Amino acid sequence: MDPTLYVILDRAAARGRDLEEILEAALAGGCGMFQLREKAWPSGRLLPLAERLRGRCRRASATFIVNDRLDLALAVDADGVHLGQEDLPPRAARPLLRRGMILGLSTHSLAQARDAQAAGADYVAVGSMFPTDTKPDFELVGSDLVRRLRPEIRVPLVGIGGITAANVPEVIRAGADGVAVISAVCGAPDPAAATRSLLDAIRGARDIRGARDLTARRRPL
Ligand code: 3NM
Repeated sequence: MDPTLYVILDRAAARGRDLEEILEAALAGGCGMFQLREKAWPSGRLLPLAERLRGRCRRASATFIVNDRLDLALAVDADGVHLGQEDLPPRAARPLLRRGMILGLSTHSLAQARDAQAAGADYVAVGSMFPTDTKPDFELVGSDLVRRLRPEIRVPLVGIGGITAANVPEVIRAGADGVAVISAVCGAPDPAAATRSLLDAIRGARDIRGARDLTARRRPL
């Protein structure tokens, strides 16, 4: 799993465009981790698309996660499942997963993120970093929550919510291992170019963070 850039494939955000085409473009742009998020279609209707996306990710050696629906994640042999605060809690979900499956959790506070790590999450998503139209009931926590969590979260910490190539450096500089985006890729006129811009911005911010951390660690003579 490489959560540097985690593209969430969401039909509603794609506004009629084909999720398989968006996946293809994001792969071409260098993304290695994907999630299928579908809030409207029932699982039976979603299954054939989930199978195709899953197959394409496998051929590309990209990680494929299913949002919310543990049954669908198991049915398509996804690499993992992503659950929110109102889905099955990790203690109930984990025993149902196959060995080695990734369990990702959405969190919106210090306490939720701590609990997610303690419950064995393989990565912790924190949001919302910025205002977003994609999730109407978002809770704005900002990159400050990433900064506060960073010292105690040992699993990958992923910022989410309203992230663009322009504001992603703030999230990375706060200490996030990566970011998850929906509209910045699914809603972009050119999803491959959007993926490249995000990755460039993330890598640039990591370089600056690395240099800053080295300076901070240097002892005065
Ligand atoms: N979860 P976009 S924000 C799915 O705060 C989701 O946990 C969030 O979409 C959270 O990149 C969000 O288009 C929406 O803003 C992310």
